[in-house]
Amino acid sequence: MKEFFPEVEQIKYEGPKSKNPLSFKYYNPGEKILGKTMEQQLRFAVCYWHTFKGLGSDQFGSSSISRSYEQGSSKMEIAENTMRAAFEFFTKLGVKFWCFHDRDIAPEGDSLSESNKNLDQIVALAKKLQNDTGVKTLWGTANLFSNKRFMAGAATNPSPDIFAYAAAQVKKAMEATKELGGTGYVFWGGREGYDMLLNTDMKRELDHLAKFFHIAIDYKKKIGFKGPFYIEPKPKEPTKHQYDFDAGNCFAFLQKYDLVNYFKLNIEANHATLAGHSFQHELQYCVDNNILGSVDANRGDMLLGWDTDQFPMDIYETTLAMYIIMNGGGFTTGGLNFDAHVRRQSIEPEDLFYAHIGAMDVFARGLRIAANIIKDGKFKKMIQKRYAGWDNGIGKKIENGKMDFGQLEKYTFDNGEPKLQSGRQELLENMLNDYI
Ligand code: XUL
Ligand code: CO
Repeated sequence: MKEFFPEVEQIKYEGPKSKNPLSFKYYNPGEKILGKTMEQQLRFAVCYWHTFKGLGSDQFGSSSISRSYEQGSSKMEIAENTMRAAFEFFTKLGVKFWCFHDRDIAPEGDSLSESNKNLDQIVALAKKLQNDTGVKTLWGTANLFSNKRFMAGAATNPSPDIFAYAAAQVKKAMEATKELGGTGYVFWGGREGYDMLLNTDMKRELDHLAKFFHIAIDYKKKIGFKGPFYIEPKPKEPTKHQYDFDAGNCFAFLQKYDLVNYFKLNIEANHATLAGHSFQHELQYCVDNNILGSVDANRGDMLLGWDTDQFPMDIYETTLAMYIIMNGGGFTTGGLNFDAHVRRQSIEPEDLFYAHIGAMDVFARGLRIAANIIKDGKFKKMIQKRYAGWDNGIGKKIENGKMDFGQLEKYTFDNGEPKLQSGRQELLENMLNDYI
């Protein structure tokens, strides 16, 4: 069988002392951390769109990268080569999951039925390759944003014809995800949002988005797709105001429209920072509200204000992220999907491997460090101590709804000025550094 990445062999764990850049120094898949293997805890996934279809183009220039799998006499032959290359890549990297959009894996045809036919053909190949390699689908989704028909949105489009087209596409993408045994299905907002209110009926558009999701739930039940739906918050880009702004906004939407039982969130690090939050904030918000589904693991750039989709490389970020994820009980259906692409100048196939190896290692380090923090329980104890006033006395009475304003006023008259306590931020930062 033709090899598409002949320059790279199977990537192995060689430990922190290894000098081999094509090896894992921290990610040891079979090693147990907090009762499960690292592979089970981290559930790494490779994304199809950036990794195999992202060829370095940006707003100022076209592709800078050429790949061996792009050669072929037809779009479908290239699509098949790309799928074979993808499974070679997953296998060499030792990643057990992948994620895709319908239009990443199979080219759009001249009609919806031709697009569906193309998708069927590629899904059949993907299914065979999944069986051969043991690699599984983490989630699938539909691309409802690239084609110009979706320029004003998909489910929130002013035209019901486009709503219908989007529904037809999601129906098929959900069937494909089910066929491939996907453990979840993602709805990233794409172009669901607006650029100006003078041409937008925001209330009506959001009602339509909810309607779309309810129709999707009905279909999920009909075909017996078991996995959860995930919405993926993002505050802006491509529209100025994306409807799924952040986790808090998504949760309010899900509650208002009675969708909470069917949806969890797919939190992307770079989207969190675009919303003016930290990655950890968004994760903690989801854990606290029982809506953490999956993670798009990437990072932005402190000096650039857009979705740069860089590979995660910051140990502080991954440590805190894993600390929150593990404290929240860890992943069930979700995982860590690298929604990230190599930079435009990283034109060699090896660069794809370096990027993923580094990202997997930095999450493996984050997991190891977070496990030590959890085992010691020092941060948890600091928080318990800080809130101890609520465990008895006046605090407990307030929590139990036993105090009204009059009683609280009397308590304050009787007890005088409250005693203050230090927040200990610098000490906690030092302690975190000690772990890292
Ligand atoms: C866009 C983004 C998407 C979704 C899937 O910013 O993150 O790639 O993850 O549609
Ligand atoms: Co994403």
